[in-house]
Amino acid sequence: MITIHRLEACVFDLDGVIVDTAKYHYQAWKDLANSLGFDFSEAQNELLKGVSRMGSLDLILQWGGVEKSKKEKEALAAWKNEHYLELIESLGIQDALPGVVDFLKELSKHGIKIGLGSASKNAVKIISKLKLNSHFDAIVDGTQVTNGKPHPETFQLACEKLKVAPKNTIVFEDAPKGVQAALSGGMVAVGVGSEESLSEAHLVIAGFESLYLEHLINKLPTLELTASTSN
Ligand code: B16
Ligand code: MG
Repeated sequence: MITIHRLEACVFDLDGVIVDTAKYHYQAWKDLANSLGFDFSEAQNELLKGVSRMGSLDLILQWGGVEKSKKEKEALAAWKNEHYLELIESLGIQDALPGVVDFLKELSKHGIKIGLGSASKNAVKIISKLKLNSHFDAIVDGTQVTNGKPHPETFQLACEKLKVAPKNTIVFEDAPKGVQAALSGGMVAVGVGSEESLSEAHLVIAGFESLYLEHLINKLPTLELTASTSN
């Protein structure tokens, strides 16, 4: 059992937590696989969530039984990213997942620090497209870490930048690998999505719609979690 003495910060994953970009990653990878003569399923795609661009490509090529040189892989990853960026060209605040912006505002109101912990090298670009920059006190993305999720480095660095203790931090993640990263970093893990795939998390929520900080805290009964919820 983790004990949170004081809720200091919330760190959010990006794709699948703040914004609905997971479907565009899937589309871009699928188009790449199809161009190489094979396909992969939605279930396989679940395994790519939270995984770096190169890590995802390695898995996909493995599924297709295709071998490529390092140089060829770099070209394929660059193609996928260009295609992905085309797909998200018109991304805007309308693509933020329901309720998440209100939840960010509520955290700020209560003086809780907000961080981003994403595997994506496009994170800053996406946050800017959504015009959410001012909500984040610290951003950690795929350009800043050596070890991807499930390694805790992304979230540890976010806590360092926010100057908060991991045990006083809640991480919101849609990927099992991200939940594992939060748990091994000693943070509280809240899964965003289905109970089935995120069962390792301390708590799973379907989304942020009608989620209030006080309710969230009440839903973490095994944690001695106290936050100032006064205005
Ligand atoms: P990029 P997250 C992850 O973002 C995605 O879940 C994963 O599908 C993607 O491959 C990875 O970012 C790298 O993204 O190609 O944009 O650098 O969920 O950790 O915010
Ligand atoms: Mg994600």
